[in-house]
Amino acid sequence: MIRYTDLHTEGEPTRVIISGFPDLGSGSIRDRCQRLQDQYSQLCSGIVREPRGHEAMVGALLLESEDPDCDHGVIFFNNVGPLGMCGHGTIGVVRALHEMGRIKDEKVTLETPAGMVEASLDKDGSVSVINVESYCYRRDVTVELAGGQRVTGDIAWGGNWFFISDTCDITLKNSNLSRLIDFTISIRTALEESGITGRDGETIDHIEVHESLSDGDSEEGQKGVRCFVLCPGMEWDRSPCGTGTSATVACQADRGLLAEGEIWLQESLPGGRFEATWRPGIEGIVPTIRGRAWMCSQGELIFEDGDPFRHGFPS
Ligand code: PYC
Repeated sequence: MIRYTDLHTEGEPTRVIISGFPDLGSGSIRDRCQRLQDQYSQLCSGIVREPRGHEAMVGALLLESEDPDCDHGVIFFNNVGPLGMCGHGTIGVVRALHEMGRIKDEKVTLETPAGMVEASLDKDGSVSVINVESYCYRRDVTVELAGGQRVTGDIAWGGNWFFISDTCDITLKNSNLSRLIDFTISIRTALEESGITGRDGETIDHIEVHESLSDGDSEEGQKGVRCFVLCPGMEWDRSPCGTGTSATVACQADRGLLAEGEIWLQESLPGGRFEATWRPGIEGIVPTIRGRAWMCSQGELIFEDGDPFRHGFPS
């Protein structure tokens, strides 16, 4: 039996696995993540996908870290496999650790496959995450979609790989959800077919599209965007996406459009918001993302022998 706590961060669910997951042995979190992918992908799928979870859910396996600089380790996974980092998931994990009394002095360091992140609990209940170093890899890359439409965007790293463009006139509203999904899937497909990748040939598996914050939605002069993010398993992020916000901030900083310490607001389709700032890193920037997570439920997952859907619904 697998014990879990479910939370949502600005609408996007995280299932934190507290105990009961098979032992992944020792080593770095990146090495243990590889073992999870090689040996336990069906179990991960059963944990997050229907009928026990749902396609947009992200699992967060809590582990002990062997790095003396880290308090805990965590591996994130979604409906199709592990994620390098997950911003909304980290906010959920920090809130869950806090509820378990496992955070000292309101601060915690976590080892993730993408590197170490630091987080703190703010007095108002929000969580600030200092993410891994993020950077704009290529600016103004044009890709041609199947129907001939050309879309230009930036390729950036924020703990995962992103292609970031504007929405090409699809307004970010619920009634356009299926158009947004189709549009971003067609960008993802075109990137793959054109061989456009992140650094070292890494797959760009998150597609993020933006529109400006409409007047009245933010204080005058506030910089930011409304966004829609397609995740690797073709589900969309209900939150403003922490790694996507980091990648966006890296691009804004790269273009000289956002100053160090200046607040960036990123809003999701359902209206959840993250605030972000940055400071200089070695090659790129170090972003801080701030948002809130809410506890939803706690329990045990049961995987009975003979259950035809113990590994989740087939793709
Ligand atoms: O918040 O970084 C994030 C994220 C990645 C995928 C889903 N959420």
